[in-house]
Parts: sequence; C-alpha cells; structure tokens
Amino acid sequence: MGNVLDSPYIHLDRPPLSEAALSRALIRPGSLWRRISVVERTGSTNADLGVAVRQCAPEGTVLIAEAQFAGRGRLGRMWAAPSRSGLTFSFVLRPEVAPIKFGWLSLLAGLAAASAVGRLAEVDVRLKWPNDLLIGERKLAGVLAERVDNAVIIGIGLNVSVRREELPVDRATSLIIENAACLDRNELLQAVLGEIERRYRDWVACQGDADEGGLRAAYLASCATIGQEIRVELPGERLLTGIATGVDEAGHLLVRTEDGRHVLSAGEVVHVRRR
Ligand code: BT5
Repeated sequence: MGNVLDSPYIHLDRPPLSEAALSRALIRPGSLWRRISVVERTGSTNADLGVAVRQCAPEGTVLIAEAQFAGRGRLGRMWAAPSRSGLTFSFVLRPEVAPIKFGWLSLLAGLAAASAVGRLAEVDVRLKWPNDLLIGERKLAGVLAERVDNAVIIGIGLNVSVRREELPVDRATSLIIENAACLDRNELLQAVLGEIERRYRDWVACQGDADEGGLRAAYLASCATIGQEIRVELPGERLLTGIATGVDEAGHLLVRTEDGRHVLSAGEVVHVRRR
C-alpha cells in the first residue's frame, strides 16, 4: 500500500478540484456553506477543522484535501487513498438541537451522500450502520463524525477513481470499479454538499426529530443492516449476536438478542458484521 499512496506523481486522468467552481455553486446568501477551501495535502481534514473549531470556525466551513497523509477512521483506524483519487473532505456543523440527537448527523450525512452519489453516478449505494456506504458488500465511502466543543465535525472519504490495486483493503470499491456514470469529483461533491444541506436544514427545522422530517424512514429504507442477523464487536473483545431491528430517536442501533434488546451507539461499536 505504501508505495502507491506515497507516490509523488499525480495521474493526469485525475484532474484537480476547483475551489472557485465549488464556491460559486454552493455559497449563496443564506446558504449553509460559507467557506470552501481546497488544499493540496494535509494530515486529516477532520483534525484541521478540530483546530479551526477551537478558533471559532463558523458553521458551514468546508475543508477538502486532494491528499491526506493521516486520514482518520473511527476508533483510531485510518482512511487511505491516493491523491485526487476520490473525495476527502470535512465540514463544521453547529446545530441548535438537543445534543442527544447529534448521533443522527453522521447517519444524515451518509444518507445524503449515498442518495446524491447514487443519483448522479447511477449506482446502487446502500448504508451500513453507522457510517459506511456500500455497493454490494464493498465499502465505497465512510463517514466520521466528531464532537468538538459545541460543534460536530463530519468527515467523508469517498473512492472515485481508485483502481483495485490501489485500494487499501479487499472489501472496498470505487466509482470507477463500479462503472459509474459520473466520475467528475467537482460535480459529485457539489451534489453531496447540496443534498447534505437540504437534509440538514429539514432536520434542524424539526429540532432534530428524525421522524417529523422523514429522516428515519429514509435512512431505514437505504440501510442494509436493518433486518439482518449481525455480529457486533464491542470494545474489550465483547461480542453481541442478534437481529438489527431499527434505529432509535438518537440514531442508535437496536439489536434483539436471545437475552433481550440492546441499544448501541456508534461510538462503542467496533464492527458490525453480517452473520
Ligand atoms: C470510516 O471509518 O470509514 C470513516 C472514514 C472517514 C474518512 C474521512 S476523509 C476526510 C475526513 N478526514 C479524516 O481524517 N477522516 C475523514 P471506519 O469505519 O473506522 O473505517 C476505517 C476502515 O476502512 C479502515 O480500517 C480500512 O479497513 C477501511 N478503509 C480505509 N481506507 C479505505 C478506502 N479508501 N476505501 C475503503 N475502505 C477503506
């Protein structure tokens, strides 16, 4: 993996993102998105926005990196992708909603990204609770939500033109591998941020109530985990096996096991696997 990802060469078939075009398309008076920055390379866009939030970065600040050398996943895991081969970006939200509802934000972002990419790229993207976007059984994208002070930083990594031999893990895929109808990262990012804005506004307007605005119903309709027999790995090598029955009002996964009902938050789940 190291050689490919560390290569200083940028493929000519991987054109750059345009900060100007994205800003023109997405920043309007009254829009959620306020400042959109594209940097060539950084450690982690989530980490950078963590610093920016402590310096009072406003809601709607977006940071996109053409390459990350320390991309973060959940629980200390990593996100790795060659330069310009996908979308790696983060944004700041400061929802005026009860913090108990914040668990919905990563689900909302995943749902919005899945539907925008599905529509534009004409691929069938399903969600795996809490934060994976899958095509079939393979991971196309991941979402990382982190709370910093009163803000939530959401980061998304999405594979666009990553070739099979460049993927860091076997059970992964990219839009090019799936013969997607659109590989234009500017268009994809614009569609994803547009859809996130729409869903987020509805959710805030309902004070984070996932039912009133139809968020829970839409999420459940796109979520491949619900109804499945699953094995959940919890910290300390604990295992839970049961059936995923739904998602509660805080965005937690409901699992029915032989000894009753369990409610799992994204923060405590190491892996969810199909049995
Ligand atoms: C995630 O974590 O899937 C969340 C990934 C979020 C990445 C974005 S990129 C922009 C922003 N800035 C950051 O620093 N992070 C966010 P998790 O569920 O823990 O999955 C991580 C696992 O996905 C790794 O352990 C690998 O197995 C796998 N993985 C890593 N890179 C991948 C890739 N390019 N495609 C598919 N799977 C990958």
